[in-house]
Amino acid sequence: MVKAVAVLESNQGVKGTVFFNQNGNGPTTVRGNISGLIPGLHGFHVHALGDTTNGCSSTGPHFNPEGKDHGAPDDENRHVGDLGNLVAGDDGTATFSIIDKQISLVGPNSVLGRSIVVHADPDDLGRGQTELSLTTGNAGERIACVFLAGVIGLQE
Ligand SMILES: [Cu+2]
Ligand SMILES: [Zn+2]
Repeated sequence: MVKAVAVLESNQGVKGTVFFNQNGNGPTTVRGNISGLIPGLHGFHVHALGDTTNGCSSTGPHFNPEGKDHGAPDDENRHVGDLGNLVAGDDGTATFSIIDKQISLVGPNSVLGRSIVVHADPDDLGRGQTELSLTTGNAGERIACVFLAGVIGLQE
């Protein structure tokens, strides 16, 4: 089991914790909770660069090692970093447990050393019929981001 964790805290009041777990080369579980959100959907991605020197804008585009289009988590044609949407309830908190087949903590699809980004708007999952839809999902402003440092705990 390989594990990683990231603690989010943005100057827009968004905060939370995201845990990653992976057994061997199997799917990766991404779970946690993030508070301080406007109720509703928020695009949730791994961006390519682990660079937050200029806030979330320096985290680069969606992590996309295979040069594919932006898509939904269940699409074959998607960026590796496309985790879809978080759903924040009336209290502004999103609690999630995502099992993803493309994100990894090892090998070429490893998200370690990259960044996790939460957006202001819903991700249209590539269905928006615009050029931007196939690169960003039209998810709007980057309201919180965090560098995913590395592996924690015991590796078996
Ligand atoms: Cu994003
Ligand atoms: Zn994408």
